[in-house]
Amino acid sequence: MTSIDAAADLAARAMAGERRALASVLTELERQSTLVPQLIRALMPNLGRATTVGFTGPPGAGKSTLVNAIIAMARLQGKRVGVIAVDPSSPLSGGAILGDRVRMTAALDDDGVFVRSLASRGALGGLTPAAVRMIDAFDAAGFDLVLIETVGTGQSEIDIAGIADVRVVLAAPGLGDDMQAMKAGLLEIADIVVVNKADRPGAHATALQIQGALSLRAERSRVPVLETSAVSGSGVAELLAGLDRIGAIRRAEGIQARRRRRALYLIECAARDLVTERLASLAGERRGDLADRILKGETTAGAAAAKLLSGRHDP
Ligand SMILES: Nc1nc2c(ncn2[C@@H]2O[C@H](COP(=O)(O)OP(=O)(O)O)[C@@H](O)[C@H]2O)c(=O)[nH]1
Ligand SMILES: [Mg+2]
Repeated sequence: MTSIDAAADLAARAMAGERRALASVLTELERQSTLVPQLIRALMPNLGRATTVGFTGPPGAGKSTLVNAIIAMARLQGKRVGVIAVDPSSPLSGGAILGDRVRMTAALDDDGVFVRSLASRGALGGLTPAAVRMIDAFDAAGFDLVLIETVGTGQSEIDIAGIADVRVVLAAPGLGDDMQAMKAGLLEIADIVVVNKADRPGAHATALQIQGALSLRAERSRVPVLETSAVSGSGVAELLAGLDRIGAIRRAEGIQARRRRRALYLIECAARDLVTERLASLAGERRGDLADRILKGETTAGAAAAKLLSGRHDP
């Protein structure tokens, strides 16, 4: 078989519901293998069904637990759910734990659920772009919801938010850094804010605090703040309804517009990698020379950077 046949065959089997084939497609996409362009072409006719949802928020807020509760609720409604757990820290934290939770609910025997953890460092070009590449595979394989769980509150969380159809930001009472993380920009990107652990004291006060912060921004004032308990399931149906409502609005934009945004993001990631690589490969001596010239007022940092990246080695 040629690689084109192999890619088409793999994609066809994934789209027909074969779980091992889907797992292989995801691995090819994660590794950014040479099969990726053929896979994308083979998956394309089946795209447009899925709503992608990004979950961000501080560690411990309950993202994994809430994702699991959403899976259970969505399955009752007959929806098929794919999960991408992005966890750059450790295979023993978020991603793997989420896998365990889902296993505990026996969802792994369920064809309507597929969980993929990105806990390894094997992903070329970073974990976030790897997750973004995987969205099409879940979509073409017939999943209605693709839930992406990120870890922490760093740049990659903001990045995921830029490409998900619906952005959910989680908070929970008793996490001291919550409001700080919120102020650091997470609230700006939220379509829905969830205060989880509503079964704990202080949840409602946290929700009011966040509502207050949101109301300071006129354009964000209509962002709903929901209270959920991922352990008891309270509020999860309302959250799922919110995902459906906002997802429908975003899907109306059309699949190509949304895929294009993802492709632009992937180019940006690849460009950043190239710049980093280029800088690393440049001799420290040359950078030292340029630094000296900045000190003498002979050039600017901007001009020096442009010169380094252009590869010109004139003095
Ligand atoms: N009381 C309570 N505990 C929760 C709730 N959701 C999650 N937890 C607990 O909070 C801890 C962190 O949850 P996890 O889902 O791993 O958080 P993540 O780091 O955001 O993915 C775990 O011990 C969960 O059992 C909730 O709604 N209520
Ligand atoms: Mg987690």
